Amino acid sequence: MVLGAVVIALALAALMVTASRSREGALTHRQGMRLVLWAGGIVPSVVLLALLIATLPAMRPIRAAGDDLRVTVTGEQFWWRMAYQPAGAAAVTSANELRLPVGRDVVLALAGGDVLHSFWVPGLAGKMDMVPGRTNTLVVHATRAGRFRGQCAEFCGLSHALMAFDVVAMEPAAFDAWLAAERRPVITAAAAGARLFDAHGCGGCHAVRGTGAAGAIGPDLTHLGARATVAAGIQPLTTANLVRFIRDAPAVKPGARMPAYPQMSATDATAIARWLETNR
Ligand code: HEC
Ligand SMILES: [Cu+2]
Repeated sequence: MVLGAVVIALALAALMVTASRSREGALTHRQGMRLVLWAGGIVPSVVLLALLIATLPAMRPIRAAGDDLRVTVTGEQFWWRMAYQPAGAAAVTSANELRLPVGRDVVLALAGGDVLHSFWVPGLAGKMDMVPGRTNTLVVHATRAGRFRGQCAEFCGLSHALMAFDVVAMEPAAFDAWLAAERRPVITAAAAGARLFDAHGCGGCHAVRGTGAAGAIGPDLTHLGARATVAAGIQPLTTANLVRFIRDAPAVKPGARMPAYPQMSATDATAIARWLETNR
């Protein structure tokens, strides 16, 4: 495209130089008007129309079929709520990472939670707004396995730029195995980290299935350990990053709707982080 643009620009510059050097009256008014009509009107219209017709089939939206996997993605300040709804099975809740089976249509129901957000995964599809009170549908189809970057594309508040996520396209068998694992509750409900999670009141906002924590204000943390990032795609999932976020979320993410825990000891935070990480 750059080469094409340079060639056209150079050709126009050359044309301008020739025109300004040629003597006056080389073309009659009539000839000039005819040149403008053809070169400026008819030829571009025909070329653009032909290109439009040739690309119309590619612009047709993919239609959803009844048996496609549906995922409801809700935009929240400043994270993503995910609910997988496979045909004929119960929904599975997760957050901040979207997994898709390769080679299948997946229907994304994009909902707005609080303010306007926009769902944008450049490697998969165009942008689509998430509007509070309505659901927009986007059908995506991953053609190869891999990781794609997603980002909120509509200014939604202080940490708008820190509202990202990963899309992981997987082979269908691997996807089914992951979804089955995601469906299971945690088996570590008796761990020391689980008790501290409860004691600090984290369950008021977060759900961890298999424990008493059933809050729905923040992301579901049941299988946090299976995700690659913390806090909506902004940091790799490591114990250190988790500890920092748990002790002072607003410092990592200004405006985040999670309080800081200045009174929490590093030992407690580390125990909670280690426990969350082991829940894969
Ligand atoms: C008042 C509600 C609230 C409380 C209480 C709360 N959180 Fe959060 N938490 C949130 C919200 C909201 C987010 C999403 C922040 C964002 O990314 O913008 C979040 C995000 C997180 C994340 C990152 C999740 C992800 O998917 O990357 C972790 C981990 C976390 N919280 C752990 C905790 C722990 C541990 C406690 C208790 C010490 C706690 N939270 C208490 C609301 C809360
Ligand atoms: Cu945003």
